Amino acid sequence: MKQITALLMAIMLTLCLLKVKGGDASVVFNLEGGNGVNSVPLTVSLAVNGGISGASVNIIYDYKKVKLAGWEKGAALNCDIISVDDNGFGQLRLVFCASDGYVRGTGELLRLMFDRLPGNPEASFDSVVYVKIDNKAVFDTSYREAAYSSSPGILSFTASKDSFTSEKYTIDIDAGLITDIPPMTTAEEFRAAIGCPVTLSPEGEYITTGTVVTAMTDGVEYICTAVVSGDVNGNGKNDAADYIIVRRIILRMIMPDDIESLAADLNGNGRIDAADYILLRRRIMRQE
Ligand SMILES: [Ca+2]
Ligand SMILES: [Ca+2]
Repeated sequence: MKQITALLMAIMLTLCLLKVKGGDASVVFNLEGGNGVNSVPLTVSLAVNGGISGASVNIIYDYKKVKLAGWEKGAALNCDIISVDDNGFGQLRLVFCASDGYVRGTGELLRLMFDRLPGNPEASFDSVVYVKIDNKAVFDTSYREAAYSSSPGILSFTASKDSFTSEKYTIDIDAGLITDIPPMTTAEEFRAAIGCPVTLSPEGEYITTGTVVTAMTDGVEYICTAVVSGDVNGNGKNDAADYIIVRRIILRMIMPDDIESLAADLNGNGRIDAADYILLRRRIMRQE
């Protein structure tokens, strides 16, 4: 029986200029076979957890063996295909985005139909389907840090840009707190250690216990209160005033509020006691 083969081509896929605003994104190309001698569907799927504000994908194919016959949009994603431009010489450019600006979800983005051109020898499906993605084709100068890996048909991205995170401090978005901030942390140092732009209220030389930090990333606003270790009186430093307050807290002469309690618990064990008092005294003595 004559072998019916669906494909005889090499499709080179090159992907570039994906703008990822935080989170991870991956694009999966899947070349299907076996649904006809002359026509080959290529599905392009996307998995995005951080939102892509807009993207273009360039695909290069062997125009001597196949041609683009048409395309249709997948339904699974929050995404619109803006255009599919084929120059007829093996270069195909896809542009897509979502109506609200951010592509989300996982699923099929679009399906491209390639037709085999007549006159090409038939070949087996297994040996001729060939998908290649060029790592070097991915670039985006707006990335603070981007890493990607590819295996045949899959390209994934990780971008740390614009996420409300910090390697230095502890950010608890649910509790609305940023803790583990050392005394005398300047606003400049603080901003450098946060993964996205923030506004500070009040805006002073130092971050203080009680500074309200507002971050906007991926269209979502986060508001957190800063807690500077040992800074109970809210001037950003560890000083004699803090020492007096901590002593009064331990002696139960005053009742601190939640934020003050966190600032006074220098060793972070959930209690305010002599150990915190000693730590604070040592810090103040070192500064003098
Ligand atoms: Ca203080
Ligand atoms: Ca403690």
